[in-house]
Amino acid sequence: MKKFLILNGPNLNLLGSREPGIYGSTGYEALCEMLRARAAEMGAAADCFQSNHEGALIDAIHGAAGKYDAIIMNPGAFTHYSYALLDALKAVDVPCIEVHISNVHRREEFRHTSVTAPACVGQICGLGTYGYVAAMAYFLEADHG
Ligand code: CA2
Repeated sequence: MKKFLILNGPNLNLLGSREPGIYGSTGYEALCEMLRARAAEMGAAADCFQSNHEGALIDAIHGAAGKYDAIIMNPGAFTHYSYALLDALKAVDVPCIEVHISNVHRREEFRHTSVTAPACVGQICGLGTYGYVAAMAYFLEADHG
């Protein structure tokens, strides 16, 4: 059975509480429940971890080696400047897809750059929380690791 580690970065614990027009009305815990259920429906398993701290996310990426088949990560604002997360993703042999709930390309200029995406298989943005489900489905396709 494939195991996914779903990582969420800073402020994503606030999902559902503010800015529903951008991030939707689903709360973080409800998102995790939905992702665990969708993973189970697809014959897989998903663990969720959220932190507002860069080092905790780095530790989680390191800890994924040998334990998870893939990482699905929304690095939050760290996306736009964290070379430490980029290095952590490059350091482990676990494929990652980067997910953004909003369409970052329709927003402020600084959100158009991802320093972490080059260490990822690909990036999904603008599909709301379905982006995390799409990432799991991709990894579960026979040829996609
Ligand atoms: O669209 C995304 O998923 C983002 O990764 C979300 C980050 C943002 O910095 C990225 O540019 C794009 C911010 C998440 C903030 O989440 C909140 C949710 C509810 C209320 C306040 C913040």
